[in-house]
Amino acid sequence: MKLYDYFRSSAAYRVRIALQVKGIVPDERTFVHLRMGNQRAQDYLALNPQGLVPALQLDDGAVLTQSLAIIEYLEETHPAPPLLPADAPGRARVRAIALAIACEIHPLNNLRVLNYLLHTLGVSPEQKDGWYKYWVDVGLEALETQLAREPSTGAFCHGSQPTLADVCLVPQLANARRVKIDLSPYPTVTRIEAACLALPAFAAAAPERQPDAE
Ligand SMILES: N[C@@H](CCC(=O)N[C@@H](CS)C(=O)NCC(=O)O)C(=O)O
Repeated sequence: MKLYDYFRSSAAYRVRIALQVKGIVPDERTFVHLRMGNQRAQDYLALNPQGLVPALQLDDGAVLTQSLAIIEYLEETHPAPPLLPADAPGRARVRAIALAIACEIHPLNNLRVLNYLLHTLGVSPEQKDGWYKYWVDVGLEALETQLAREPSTGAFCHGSQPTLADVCLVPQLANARRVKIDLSPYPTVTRIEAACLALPAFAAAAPERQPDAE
């Protein structure tokens, strides 16, 4: 297995957490420097025409893309410990939280979107930061309400074990902290984040612990 990774990529961070939880060590890791634009290099586009990290290349050469699809693949091939609950409603809830982050928050503050705002639409750096904060707050407000009121929330987003929902939550919060978004309005979200970061698997996957960290 070969992981295409970048320390600061929150989507790659999700996959790193899932690998750590399941005790899977990729045979090889290639670091795709996003700030230098290496995701748009021909050799990387040949692997993943989306020009996004992460990607996971399997031993037979097949390339998996999209972090949630990669994690579902890991879940199916290495079921223990599980990242999805045993019951169908539980799985739907966990996937809904994961998608609320991966589809509703993350794409709006991705590097290429921010670059388009800055360099094509000509917004100011302050407006770009305002856009980032606005969409993070919209997403986290809803998540905070959901997590605070639903009885299925436990020490983690769903019950007493980390799931795919936590795998998505922690990297998104790392991004928010990096751009200094005030997370004090989200006490349930940050309580769960702290519980996750106390686990070795989450800690080992953190951006600052990666070999390409700057
Ligand atoms: N939905 C994709 C998102 C992947 C993604 O957006 N990756 C970012 C880093 S977190 C990226 O490669 N950005 C490059 C760019 O914006 O040019 C996934 O979950 O894998």
